[in-house]
Amino acid sequence: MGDAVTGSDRTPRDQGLRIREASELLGVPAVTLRSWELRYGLPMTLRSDGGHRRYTEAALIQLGLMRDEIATGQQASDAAQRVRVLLDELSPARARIDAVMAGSDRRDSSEIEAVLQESLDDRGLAATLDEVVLPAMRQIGSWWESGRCDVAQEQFTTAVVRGWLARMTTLAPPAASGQQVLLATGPRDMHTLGIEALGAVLRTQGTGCRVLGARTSLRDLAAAVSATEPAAVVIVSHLSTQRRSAIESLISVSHAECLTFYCGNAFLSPRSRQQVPGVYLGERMVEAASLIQRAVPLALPSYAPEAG
Ligand code: B12
Repeated sequence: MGDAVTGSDRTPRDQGLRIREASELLGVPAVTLRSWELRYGLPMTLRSDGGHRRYTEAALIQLGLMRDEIATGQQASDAAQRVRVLLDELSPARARIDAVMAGSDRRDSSEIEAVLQESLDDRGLAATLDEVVLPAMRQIGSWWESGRCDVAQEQFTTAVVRGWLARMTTLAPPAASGQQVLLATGPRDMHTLGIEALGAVLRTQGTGCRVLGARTSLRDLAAAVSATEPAAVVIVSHLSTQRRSAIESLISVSHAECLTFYCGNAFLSPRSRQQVPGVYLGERMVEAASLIQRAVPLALPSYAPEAG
């Protein structure tokens, strides 16, 4: 790896490196760095005032991991998935993620719930989801792929997490106003955990919402929109192969008088978000919930951010 980034043309460290500097430091062509960002959203770079990419320390770490994963012979898309799991390894919440995984290994739902409760008391619901629950689910996916766990363990862990989210939602106070946010998956997507998680966050923060189930058809979506006249509709899709159908869901509600939002792995790369109607919610529950609440202010007259 070259260390040719020297001399007076170097960008000050706190502003991040330029793409040429990052490329030289990592030994990865600039065109490849651009393509990783466009295709896999990895990393989301900062932009200078002139619109040029700037690579922070954290971005360089992600890119170094990506380069090393690809060097092991993986396809770039698989390497990008793996990098997300590796980044979770560096998380300050690692001990809690490990405790959830240990509970999953022992098939002990109370052990998992105790860890989630501790994190909830300490960090609040949205942060617990971003820092512990979603990384643990990614880890389960990675364990399953590598044969470290079987499908029964994956299903057990998913069921415990979904049960816990359902309880959070049921115990939430009544909504602060009659306005609803509708949360749905794409018509061919069975991954409901993302909408259940966001639904729990919105409900505990006082926003009324309805979570439609897996594989929400265009027909069910239209029926729910006409029955509830929501202030906003959120479509989450995990499967990149089914992105088109998720976009059709968004298009189908675009005539209604409501805001549209979308997110999920199918929309992770900036390229996949081109010409999609609606606002992209990003990767984290904390920001997604606050984006919705800022856009739908009437739904939350008494909103106060969670602790943590
Ligand atoms: C649990 C699970 C299932 C469960 C879902 C149960 C349920 N009710 O949700 C079941 C068993 C049904 C399932 C089925 C399948 N699954 Co699955 N599944 C998973 C697993 C292990 C966890 C999913 C999850 O909830 N993750 C937590 C999410 C929220 O985190 P994330 O995916 O990293 O999401 C990030 C962003 O996209 C974004 N995000 C995602 N959702 C949301 C939502 C909101 C509101 C916000 C703000 C952000 C956000 O934030 C995250 C942080 O970066 C993942 C592994 C993984 N890496 O996640 C695979 C995974 C999603 N599944 C996958 C696949 C391929 C399948 C199957 C096709 C398997 C098969 N051969 O049958 C089927 C598809 C069925 C269908 N038609 O949908 C792939 C998807 C690959 C892809 N991108 O296309 C994954 C990634 C596993 C893998 N590495 O191959 N699955």
